[in-house]
Amino acid sequence: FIEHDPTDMNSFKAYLKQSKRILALCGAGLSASSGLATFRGAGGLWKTHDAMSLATPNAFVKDPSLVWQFYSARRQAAFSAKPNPAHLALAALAVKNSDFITVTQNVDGLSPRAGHPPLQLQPVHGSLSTIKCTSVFCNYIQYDNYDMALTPALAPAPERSSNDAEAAPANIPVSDLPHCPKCTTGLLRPGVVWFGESLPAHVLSEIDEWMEDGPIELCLVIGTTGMVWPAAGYIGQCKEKGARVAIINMEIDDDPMLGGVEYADWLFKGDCAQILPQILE
Ligand code: BJW
Repeated sequence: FIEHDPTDMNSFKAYLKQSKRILALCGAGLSASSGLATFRGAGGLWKTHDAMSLATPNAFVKDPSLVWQFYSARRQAAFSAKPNPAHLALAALAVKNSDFITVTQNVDGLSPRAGHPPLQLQPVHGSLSTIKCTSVFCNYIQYDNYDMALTPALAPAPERSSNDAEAAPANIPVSDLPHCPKCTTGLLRPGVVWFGESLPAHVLSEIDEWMEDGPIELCLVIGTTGMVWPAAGYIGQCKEKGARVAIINMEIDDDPMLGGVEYADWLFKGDCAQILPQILE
């Protein structure tokens, strides 16, 4: 492998041309230019709350009203957002190359809406459009629920009586939060993976099967801090299987903790919505 400038797009493009088995690991930065907040950059109603501290089972038990308002606002934002050129570039690569997979940590559904073939898309942290019952006696799960308001109390801000998106979260009584239509008593929750919870077993085993299928030529690390496990581990696993690693991130150099930099062969700093269409064309 010839030494190259890690910011050189031409050497990347030449390598991409000869690459067959490619894995893209994506994070919240992929959807940033679709207007969706990243975890560290969450603002608006949530500027006084740390998004990461709301994504836990304990937070939901302690304050289901707060956590449901967080997820309801994110559902509304995601369902109204449009895929950006980065989602489209990945979808186009997947259509062109059936040996390419995208492992996405995003729960916003923008990759499928960009036309990414579903069999090549592995959503490791679940989906905002899935809702499920929290009762241990009930197995209710609903996929593809795109209701903007699951209950009147969670209606989009302009329809709420407070009429102020910047207002402090309301204290919604548990009885007014979404309840299970099957068992009727269980509280519903979003079908996403919170800290301390297992990732979906069937998704992990499909990724493992793909990883075991032969050498890997390229790993693209797009818009993620690469700090949340086990997803972050795919970068090193790809490297072990021979892959070159390209990182596409807004904060290269500015974030000393950015995961995967130690493996990187290319570092493309900037908005992935601008960079991906250029380097994957
Ligand atoms: C741009 C851009 C633009 C912006 N263009 N770039 C091993 C070691 C240590 C800890 C653990 C371990 N194994 C497990 C753990 C514990 C834990 C963990 O990883 N903790 C870390 C914090 C250390 N992991 C878990 O608990 C996982 N479960 C598990 O492993 O079960 C078994 C087990 C449990 C406990 C112990 C041991 C084993 C579950 C993890 C679930 C994560 N869930 C969340 C919420 C999902 C639902 C929701 O969306 O609300 O997933 S947390 C949050 O982080 C979300 C994201 O998918 C994930 C990653 O964040 P991401 O995507 O990287 O976003 P940001 O905002 O952090 O970064 C955005 C990046 O984009 C930045 O770099 C910007 O610069 C960049 N950017 N604009 C390009 N336009």
